[in-house]
Amino acid sequence: MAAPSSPIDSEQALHTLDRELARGLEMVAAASTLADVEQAEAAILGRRSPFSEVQRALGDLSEESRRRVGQRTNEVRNQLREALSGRRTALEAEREASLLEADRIDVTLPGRRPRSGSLHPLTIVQYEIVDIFMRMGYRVVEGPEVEDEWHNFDALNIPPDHPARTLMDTIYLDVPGRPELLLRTHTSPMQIRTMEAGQPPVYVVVPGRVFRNEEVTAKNMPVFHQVEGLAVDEGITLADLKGTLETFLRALLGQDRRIRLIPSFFPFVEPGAQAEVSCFVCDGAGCKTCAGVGWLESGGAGMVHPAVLEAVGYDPERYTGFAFGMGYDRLAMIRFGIPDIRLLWESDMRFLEQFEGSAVTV
Ligand code: FA5
Repeated sequence: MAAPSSPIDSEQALHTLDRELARGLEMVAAASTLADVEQAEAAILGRRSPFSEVQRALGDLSEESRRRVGQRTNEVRNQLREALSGRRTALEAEREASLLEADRIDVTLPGRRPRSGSLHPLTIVQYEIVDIFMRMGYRVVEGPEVEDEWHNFDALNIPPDHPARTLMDTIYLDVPGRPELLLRTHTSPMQIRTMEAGQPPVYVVVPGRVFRNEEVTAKNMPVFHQVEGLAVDEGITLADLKGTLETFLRALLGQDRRIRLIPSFFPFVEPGAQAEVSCFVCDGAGCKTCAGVGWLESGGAGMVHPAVLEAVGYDPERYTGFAFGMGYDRLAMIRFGIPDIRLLWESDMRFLEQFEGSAVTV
């Protein structure tokens, strides 16, 4: 707008101020960016704006008019500044919010968690077994997988010509000058090593891998796991063995399981027995799982043979003891209802995933 060429009158000035106020408020309201607000400010209050012209002309007015117009000028300026600053604040907040929105991370989505592993069913069962025996006061020991004939056979009352040696298809090692070395066929050699290492009372369990040159079937593997138990003290009887196995198998497989001992032969125990547990599916009635028998075999057991006590220098007149050896691949099968032992070895994720989160609770 052109500058007034002659001194303005006060009415005209007031009119200009009202018009500029209305125009200014409109421009501010229409500003959609911070740059629009800057532009509006320059147009309304800038040096060359009609508002500034009125301001500059104030000096030409009479004193009375100058006071009136001056006051109105202040009001209009304040109103416009307020509107400009309000709009600016609002637009800045909007910009901030949109920046935040662009940067937003949705924490409600599940993160990409690395897959966590879980215990293998065999490990779960091993921990459970060890835990049960530790609570009964047993010590846990481990032994060598490479054994010698003395510990694996001779000291266990299995002389070289004994048929039990050939029954366990032994894998011998090809170490020059050491023809006696073999992969242990059972955990029983640890009975000997434990007794060689100290005097009674002895209460130990020994979990570990054993090896036999056997065909793979649904129930048999050439590498499998046993847990040996040995208790030697004064006055130990067969009743202690039965009670201990009952406590153990019930804690592992369920309190309503029944246990029975079937006469059996192992050269290192007398009497010897096969420990059986009532079938967890049919509870003894006979079903597919137990092949109609009602019972599932869980391991060998018996009273430590006096010849074994003598072989390690214990006095069989003073001490008696019991021993047992359970195959815990088969116990894991019973515990989890696994139909085929090979599943424990195949590392098939579809199988293993079923044990994720399995707590070791005893
Ligand atoms: C023995 O090995 C004796 N040492 C057990 C023993 C210890 C008896 C102490 C007396 C006193 P046996 O060969 O029966 O026994 O094996 C014991 C258990 O190992 C079996 O009951 C079975 O559960 C498991 N087992 C045996 N062979 C295999 C195999 N090929 N695959 C998986 N488990 C097996």
